[in-house]
Amino acid sequence: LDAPYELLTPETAPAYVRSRPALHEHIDGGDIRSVREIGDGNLNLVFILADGAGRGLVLKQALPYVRLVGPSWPLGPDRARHEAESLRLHGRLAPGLVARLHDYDPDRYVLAIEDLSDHRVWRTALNDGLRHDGAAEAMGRYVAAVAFGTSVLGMDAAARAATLASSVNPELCLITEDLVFTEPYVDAGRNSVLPANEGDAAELAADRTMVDAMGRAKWTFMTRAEALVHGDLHTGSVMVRAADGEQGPVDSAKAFDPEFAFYGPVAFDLGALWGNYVIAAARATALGDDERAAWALGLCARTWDAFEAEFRRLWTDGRVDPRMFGDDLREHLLGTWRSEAWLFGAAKMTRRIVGLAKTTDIETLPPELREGAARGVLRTARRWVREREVDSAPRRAEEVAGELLGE
Ligand code: SR1
Ligand code: MG
Repeated sequence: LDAPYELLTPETAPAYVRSRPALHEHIDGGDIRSVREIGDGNLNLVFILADGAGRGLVLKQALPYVRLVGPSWPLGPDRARHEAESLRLHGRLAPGLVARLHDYDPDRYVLAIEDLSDHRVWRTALNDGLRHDGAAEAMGRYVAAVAFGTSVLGMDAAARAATLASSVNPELCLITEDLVFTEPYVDAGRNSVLPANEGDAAELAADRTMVDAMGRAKWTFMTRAEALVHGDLHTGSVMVRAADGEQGPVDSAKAFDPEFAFYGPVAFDLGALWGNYVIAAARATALGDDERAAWALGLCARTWDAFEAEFRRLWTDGRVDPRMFGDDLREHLLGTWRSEAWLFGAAKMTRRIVGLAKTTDIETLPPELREGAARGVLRTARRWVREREVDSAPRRAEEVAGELLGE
């Protein structure tokens, strides 16, 4: 494809590094020993480079189309700027919880990011049956720092308005609006399920309560500019590193890949995490590991509790304008977000079963196990949109999911 800017290749990546002075303190461009393309996401090129001293660097370049589909689905590369700007801002607000950006090249839409090859992508670690305790809490703190620090609570009005203006991200938001909120219920020709799950998908689309709830969720997503949210905070957007060995308590957990960042509802990021914890639990249930499924579901409350505690701490430490933003507002926000986490969680888990972009948690199961796992996730989503009205305690969300995944 003819891109309007030069695309990186393994052969050209070293010269690219040499051409970027900001990278010279991170890697020796004259002594690059290896370059590998490691992109496994849906949109971009990703290279990892190492020099003779063992130092590494990641180069990520936006392709002018959706990689998952190919050049027939063009996509503007401005998402790279959104990713760079949100990595910088989120990194300042949540130090240590966000992948570090070394450089951004606006002419070729290339980000240079710290090498995290001593970490693992959390989703693949989950798929391998590993536990990284503390990662769910770290992501709760990250969401809280962003919720507070990019909203009117933590930013003065003029700075927030300017940040909001430069964060308008219509192309990527449209992908979410279509793939997450609409297409699981109104097939645009991009959905797919196993033949054995076709009845489940049809029941889902015919479930008026679910469709109405997703209509509300979509409205909230499109209209509620609360904070500069990550926008795609699934377990594949988190890197984790165990302090000792391949699993156990983490000494590092970092969000990355915020190209979908925009001013939106805080609970969208919480729901993304919750929905993907349910998917991880569905995999464990399918593999007959109920204890692990319970552990995975328990991540919902771990993330929520850490989020709430950090948000309360930031609130107390100092909001920009406490004159009208009192404790009543704080409790209202927390109650709203807690309930909306169920709603967005339901949306996020459903789209990964029925819609275009699926997850390896489910897709790498043998087909005879995928059927039940997919059904359990869809049933959980449909129950979540109902049960959140009754009692929105995060532990209830876990219980409801546990009952339905095990059926
Ligand atoms: C067409 S892009 C499909 C999905 O990949 C990203 O991870 C987002 O979740 C998006 O919806
Ligand atoms: Mg991504």
